[in-house]
Amino acid sequence: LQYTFPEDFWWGSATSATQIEGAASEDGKGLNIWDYWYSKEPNRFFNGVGPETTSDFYHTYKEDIQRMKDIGHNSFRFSISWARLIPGGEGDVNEEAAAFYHRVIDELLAQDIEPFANLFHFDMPLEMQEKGGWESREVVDAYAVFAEKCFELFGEKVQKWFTFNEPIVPVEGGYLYDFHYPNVVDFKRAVQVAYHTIIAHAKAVEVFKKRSIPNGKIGTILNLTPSYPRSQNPADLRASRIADLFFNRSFLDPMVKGEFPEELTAILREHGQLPEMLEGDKELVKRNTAELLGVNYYQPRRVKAKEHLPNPYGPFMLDWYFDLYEMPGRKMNPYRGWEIYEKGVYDIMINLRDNYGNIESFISENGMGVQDEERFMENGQIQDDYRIDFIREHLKWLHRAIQEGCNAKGYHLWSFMDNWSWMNAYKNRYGFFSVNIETQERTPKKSAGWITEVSKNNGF
Ligand code: BGP
Repeated sequence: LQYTFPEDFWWGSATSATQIEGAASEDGKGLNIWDYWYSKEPNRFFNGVGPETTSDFYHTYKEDIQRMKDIGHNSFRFSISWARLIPGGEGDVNEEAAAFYHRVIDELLAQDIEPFANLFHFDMPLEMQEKGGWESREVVDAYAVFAEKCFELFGEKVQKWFTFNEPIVPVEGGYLYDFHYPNVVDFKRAVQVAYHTIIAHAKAVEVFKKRSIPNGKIGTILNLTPSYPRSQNPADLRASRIADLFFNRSFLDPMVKGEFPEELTAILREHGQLPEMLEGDKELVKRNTAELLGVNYYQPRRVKAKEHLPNPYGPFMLDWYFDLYEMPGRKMNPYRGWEIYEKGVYDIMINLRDNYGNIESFISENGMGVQDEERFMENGQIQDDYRIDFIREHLKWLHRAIQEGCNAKGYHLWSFMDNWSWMNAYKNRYGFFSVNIETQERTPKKSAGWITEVSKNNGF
């Protein structure tokens, strides 16, 4: 073996409730913003397929967990749907929902697969959104109660917990760029949402620590997009640094270091965009940092200095400070259109090692979305050699980071099986298993065979 990973390396994959469970109106589940939005505006989305059925994991979890075992998983991330567990977001636990998550967790444990439980993956209960969503402090408190319920119900079985998946995405999608409900475009409100998410994280961590779950660890999952300047000239460097502040350090610093980056605070203050803060918040954030960090990495951000000055009378927006550009010669995923830059994994890990106390971390998502993947079907199997290359090249850089002292503990692919996605349903396929959405039949792709060997050998 040329690349051997540390003992007990976490091999697995990631999913989220809304994207795989289906059964969106079964057994007393409440509505979340996705159920609601799809029913209201089906034409807005690719082929109008909503989250009603998705990959039917609610009913197929047992066989799916067997498949995880078959391909060598020793860990698996899922999320607990707030609207399923506590319909409406506040009040009594839905016993059927609790029983479902117990069954999933028990099955994972029976197969020796460590459950990684995430508490929020873009799926705000509708009633909580109607109260203002993350703009409302009341919703932050309701989330902390939900988190506590989850620790109480499942804490004896689950040791690894995550407060959020990609908390910046609801900010960008819901409050800046109009690709998530509630479709607000307002920088100041976006800042409030981001701020409250950080407070919610800190409150959940605080509650978690009070319970002291044996061997329990709580962390969060961030999508980190390393920022690369076009050149070393000062204007490009500054633009890149500010993009990094907005997109990465905005959450990384408070959630991992317990501090808000001063330069970012100064920019917000200068433009009158600071959020409302309560007394004691700073200390709350300071004492409740993540103990474990999941890194979702898909693509880098290529940044250059602004070419045209923004309209100073227009509303303040992120892009007052930088432009993005397409780097000539970059490698692209031809089947979906995102840049592929494997070394990004290494750069992220080195940054965590040097600037974030070498926090225990892992790649919690990385993956290659492919449109019309059936075209690669041969002899009844999708021959996804491109995905094997993709994973292998990222793993090589992760391996190198570990060799150089980074505290990286695992690699999870997005995703275990093809799943439903927020804006484009089943257009981009990501799984080790393909899913026939008419019959719900699962078929291992070529990459499933490859990862089985890699996980078994703990390397390649
Ligand atoms: C991440 C999300 C996932 C997943 C993935 C793929 O940002 O955490 O939920 O969907 O991206 O992106 P997409 O589904 O848009 O192709």
